[in-house]
Amino acid sequence: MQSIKTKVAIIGAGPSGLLLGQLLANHGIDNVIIERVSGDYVLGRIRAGILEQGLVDLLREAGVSKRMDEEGHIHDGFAISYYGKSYRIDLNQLTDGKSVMCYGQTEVTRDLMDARADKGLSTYYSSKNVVLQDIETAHPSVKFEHDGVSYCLECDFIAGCDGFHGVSRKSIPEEKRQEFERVYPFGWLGILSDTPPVADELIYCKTEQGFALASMRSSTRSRYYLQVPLTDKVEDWSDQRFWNELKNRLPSESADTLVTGPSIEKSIAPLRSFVCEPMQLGRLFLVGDSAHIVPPTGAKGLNLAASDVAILYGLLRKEYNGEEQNATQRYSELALTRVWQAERFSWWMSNMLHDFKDDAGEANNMDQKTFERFMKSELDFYLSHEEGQKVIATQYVGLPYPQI
Ligand code: RFL
Ligand code: PHB
Repeated sequence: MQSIKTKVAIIGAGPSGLLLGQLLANHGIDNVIIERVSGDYVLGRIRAGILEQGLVDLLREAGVSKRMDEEGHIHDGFAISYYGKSYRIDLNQLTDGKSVMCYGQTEVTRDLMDARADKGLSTYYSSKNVVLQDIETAHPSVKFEHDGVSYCLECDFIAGCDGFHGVSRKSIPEEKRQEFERVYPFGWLGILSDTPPVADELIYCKTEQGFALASMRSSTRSRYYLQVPLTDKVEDWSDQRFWNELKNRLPSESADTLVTGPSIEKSIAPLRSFVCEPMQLGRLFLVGDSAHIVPPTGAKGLNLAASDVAILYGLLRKEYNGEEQNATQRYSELALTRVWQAERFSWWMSNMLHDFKDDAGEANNMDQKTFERFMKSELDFYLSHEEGQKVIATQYVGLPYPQI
């Protein structure tokens, strides 16, 4: 067994782990990342596309924003199409000048990976049998195998940035954590295609046939999603079937101008709301998807991971520079307030915009048609009043990060 040492052991090289590693390294806080899969595999996962100002600022602070600032697109608004009638949420006007950045998670991850390589920081990709040890002591460590060699990484702290299916959360004994969960009765089928986006801004569509989202990665690459039953398989959806159904769900003026083409990625993602409390035990901190999942309807998952990173990074700095002893003990409490706000917003948007068939009424102790009417009038109210639109816009651009 080879022994290595660092200050912060980071589990997972997704955006949470890479961003935390970069920010800490910039301040001389040594860290090592252990990742289960290869770097190429991480980059092959097509996920988020919308970055809040908080994340944009954090990427700038980390010194990895050059390409985002050149190639990303600022979006000052988005549309909600509601049974064919479109409302524009003018983010800029409704939030005193705020906006969001359209720049893919894949590109954020690539920029962070490149910056990490440039700094020569260690990342153990394709690691196996990762085990967290002694997290409730002053000397935690991580055991893992890499390239046939067994390692023991001794550290001061462990940041569990290993997503929903990782080992970190499960390393907290069941009796010391509480989990909150809502699994939705449908998934999102997403495709990526090298076709110009159907509109300059995103369109979230609520229709009789279910939800659809028109999004993008650039002026030549589109990302579209359809709500589908959980029983559907990717193989059930030829490109032609996808485009036909998307046209059915887009507002007619967009359907008429939609440019179709071969998909370059197609996948189905289940939808879930999930929170683990607390987000820390001893010297282990859960960051991003390892602690919480939101349905993608509010574009909050990656952004929430970023606010966790900002909080933990701020507290670790305070602790390492001697400004505040045990500052990190405040992590979970500070992070959870913002987490629950984003959970609530994503759940609310999901409720209003999807077709729940028989599920939601039952879950809310009412028959389905009553639930549908409530949701319809909820959306109606928010879209047709400026105050309502402000409530949506304020949350979509992202609530402020807590003061540390
Ligand atoms: P990740 O990205 O899952 O990375 C975790 C990493 O940990 C590794 N890992 C392990 N490493 C070592 N040992 C183990 N035992 C390990 N087990 C796992 C994994 O291989 C992986 O590399 O978590 P992270 O970094 O917290 O980042 C979270 C975001 O990826 C996620 O919240 C967003 O993608 C969610 N999301 C969106 N968020 C937004 O803010 N805006 C959006 O527009 C948005 N759209 C989306 C989304 C997620 C989607 N899917 C597929 C779930 C759209 C979709 C379709
Ligand atoms: C995306 O472009 O992948 C995307 C955008 C907004 C969302 C979800 C996903 O709400």
